[in-house]
Amino acid sequence: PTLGRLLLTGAAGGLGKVLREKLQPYARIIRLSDIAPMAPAAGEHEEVMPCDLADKAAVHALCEGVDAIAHFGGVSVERPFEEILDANIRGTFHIYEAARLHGIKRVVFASSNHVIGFYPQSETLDTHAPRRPDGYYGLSKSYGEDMANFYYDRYGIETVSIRIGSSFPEPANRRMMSTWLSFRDLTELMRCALFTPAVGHTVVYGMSANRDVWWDNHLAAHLGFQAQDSSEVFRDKVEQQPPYSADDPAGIYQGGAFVAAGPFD
Ligand code: NAI
Ligand code: 15L
Repeated sequence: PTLGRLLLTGAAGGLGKVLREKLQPYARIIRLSDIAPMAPAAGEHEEVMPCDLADKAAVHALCEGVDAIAHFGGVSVERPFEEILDANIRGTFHIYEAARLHGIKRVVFASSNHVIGFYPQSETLDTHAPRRPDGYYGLSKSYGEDMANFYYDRYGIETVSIRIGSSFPEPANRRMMSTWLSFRDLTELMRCALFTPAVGHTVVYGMSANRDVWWDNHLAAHLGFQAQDSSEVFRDKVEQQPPYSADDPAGIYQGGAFVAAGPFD
């Protein structure tokens, strides 16, 4: 299946740049948006529309003529609350309001493992486990998931919230041996999230088929997502790094160092 026009927010970011290329087969036109500079449109299949997610009217205009939204824009690390409030909390609200007003029926929301970051790495969680956000950033993603629930219950707008683990070219440290999501697996998960019918609001952990994982996706089985990659191929390289000390949050909590970020004043 192919969409008419797909909006990708966060298009200038690490994952946005990857998805700009990888999602091309899935939409006739990809509308790319960010507050940061983006490469110009590469052809008729791309539209570049800068926008601050905190600006409600601008987000409304951004969503005109759009068939589905991949919402990857926002602050992607722990920051002072006010920054998170504008980009992530207001920003996601603006995306859903625009979806409602323009009749857009499918959102893929880039949620994060930091909604459950305060669980110890010794626990295995499914997607119904109560959330334990590990900071303002995790709280904003948790609120985004609540917003997705609400907009489905109230307006029938469907969302797949992907609790992305660590999506980078390679796992950068020992924690990411468990949380890593390859770009290939991210792309396949996006395909499942965009095209599986009747998802309601489905939450799924975004991880590759790593050896030691903390997350269980059986409640998202209807997406049909099958990971192809595994962090195992990087084990020798990553294990050249020293083991974490016994009190290092990176080796204790699912959210790793995020649990100890801040306070900011
Ligand atoms: P990133 O920080 O590279 O990209 C985020 C983009 O959002 C940036 O280009 C930034 O300019 C843009 N942005 C920030 N504030 C904005 C605003 N007010 N208006 C418009 N655009 C704004 O992050 P990355 O790694 O590409 O992540 C993409 C999404 O996936 C984010 O929502 C992040 O929270 C989420 N995520 C990523 C993970 C990863 O491992 N890369 C893990 C978990 C979640
Ligand atoms: C995230 O949510 C961040 O956006 C990303 O930069 C990584 O820090 C990732 O989580 C992680 O937990 O490794």
